[in-house]
Amino acid sequence: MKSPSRNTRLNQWIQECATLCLPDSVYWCDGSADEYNRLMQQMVASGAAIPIKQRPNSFLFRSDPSDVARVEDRTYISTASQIEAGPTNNWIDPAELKKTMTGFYKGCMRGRTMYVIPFSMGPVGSPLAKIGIEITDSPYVVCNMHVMTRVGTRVLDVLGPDGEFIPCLHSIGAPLEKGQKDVLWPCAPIEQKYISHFPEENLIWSYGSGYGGNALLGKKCLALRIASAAARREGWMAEHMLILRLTNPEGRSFHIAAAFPSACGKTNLAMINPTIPGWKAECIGDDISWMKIGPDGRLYAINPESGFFGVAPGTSYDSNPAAMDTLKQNVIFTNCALADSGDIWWEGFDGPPPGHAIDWKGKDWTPASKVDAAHPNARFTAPARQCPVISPDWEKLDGVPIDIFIFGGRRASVVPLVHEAYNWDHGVFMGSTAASETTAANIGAVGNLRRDPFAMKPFCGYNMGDYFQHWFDMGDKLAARAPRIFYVNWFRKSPEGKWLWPGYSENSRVLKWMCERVSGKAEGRQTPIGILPKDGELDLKGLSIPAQDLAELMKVDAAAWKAELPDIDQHFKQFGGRLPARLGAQLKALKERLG
Ligand code: SAT
Ligand code: MN
Repeated sequence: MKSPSRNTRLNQWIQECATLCLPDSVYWCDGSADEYNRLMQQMVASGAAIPIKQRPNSFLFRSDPSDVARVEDRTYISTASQIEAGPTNNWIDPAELKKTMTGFYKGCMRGRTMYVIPFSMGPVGSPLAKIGIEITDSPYVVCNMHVMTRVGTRVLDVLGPDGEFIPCLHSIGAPLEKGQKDVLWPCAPIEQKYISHFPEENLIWSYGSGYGGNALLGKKCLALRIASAAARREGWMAEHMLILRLTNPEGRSFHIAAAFPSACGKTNLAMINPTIPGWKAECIGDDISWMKIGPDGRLYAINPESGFFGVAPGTSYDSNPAAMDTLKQNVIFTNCALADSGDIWWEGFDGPPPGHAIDWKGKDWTPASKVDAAHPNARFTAPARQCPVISPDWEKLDGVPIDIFIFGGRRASVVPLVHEAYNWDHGVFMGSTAASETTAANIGAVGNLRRDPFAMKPFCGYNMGDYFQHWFDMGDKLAARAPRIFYVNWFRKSPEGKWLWPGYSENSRVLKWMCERVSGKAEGRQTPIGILPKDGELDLKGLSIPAQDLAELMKVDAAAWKAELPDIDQHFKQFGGRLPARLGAQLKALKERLG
């Protein structure tokens, strides 16, 4: 197919990749509904996609059981010197990595079509938007990119003959020999998977996986890893944050950006349905926030994505009604179960489980089965515009002004329900020391506590010590207009292992307290770790939480915090000379406050 673009650099790169990967044909995506439908029908015909009868234009895919999540162990930040990638990233020398991967890419698309996907992260034409071009041999990736990003010819129009783009080369790494029958989910074995980033030349090479963040290269690879490195160079921020707008009964709006690790409830919080009377919430984004200082000196955020790639298990009308309503049509489901009723199903779905279903591996499943019907990292891919609580301003070209940052994670103990930083430096300290129990969003052990600074450990495209410094630099520029910083933990448990806080919609009570802090209506109480709600300040009307549970939720246990200090010290030490001195000062101050 002839190139529809006049961009010389782009056409040259496509030519090079085609010569290397040797696809049967090259196809330029136009982003149309027609194109989406055609590819879906092809995949239905091959058996890779299963139409979901009860949800119009919706399809279920089952991945290879080895290809179910991001592969952090096989994700690389390949900078000229290792120190630039820093201690939290895997690193291989760029020349060596390119040599290895070029070996894999040679002929890797034989028997397949090479799709060229022009996409925009951010509304086309936004001053914050960036253009990427993904090459892939997976039609599943093309359809997902249609939902998650803005794809098509209008992107090529903006790119023009000499515009800048970020090249994203992806292959599932499963060439087809003549006459060889394809499998339903082709991919390469784990030791051949590489998710590689070359931030110094704005380049992404991904090989061997067809799943989520490994393959939809606009998301984690471009919008976080490559963008975070560019943001530091250019003086803006690319963060792993949801964005929401909360409006109080008096009509004042607050914009909140919140960073939690994958599968810790960002999508639920982004679509929260407040239980407190008179408060209204609107969703702007559920995963990524790009932020830039505006002419008035405040920080403005856009959601660079156009869809939700959310964790399915646990999503229900109980936990997230807006998400459920988003999933009524035009959805791609991956690794969910298929009930005999013809609808999808997963653990935590509303109502009783189906008497019989086909599980994510394609096997018979009944409630008596010992295994989960849906994979714990099963996902839905759904257009953001279908969300009933999407903000009318979600595609505002200049973004929305952020008032509040929230950090958090899953912690069964130690960390209280909510606390506020004393100032920006203290907030950066909170973000830099954030810790959370690991989830199924990555291949690896689940439930282990790890430091995940700013929920960016898997997504920071450069030395994280420098990333901390970038946060200080941004704070210095924002000065009095900087957002206030809070830390939450919805996941605290009693010593018997019972959740102490109801979570979900009830989290609106915590958000309300934050807004009242920002507008000077809540006094708070000073503790060694930060500012907590004063007795009676958290609106608990209509909730019946035993006093003992509430006390536990709000407890600042100095001994338990002191016991964390050596680990924070160790965590900081790994950054050596790249650790900003201001973080050392914060650690010292915390030590002193704890006595
Ligand atoms: O698979 S993704 O990386 O896109 C999902 C996530 O981990 O947040
Ligand atoms: Mn995420």
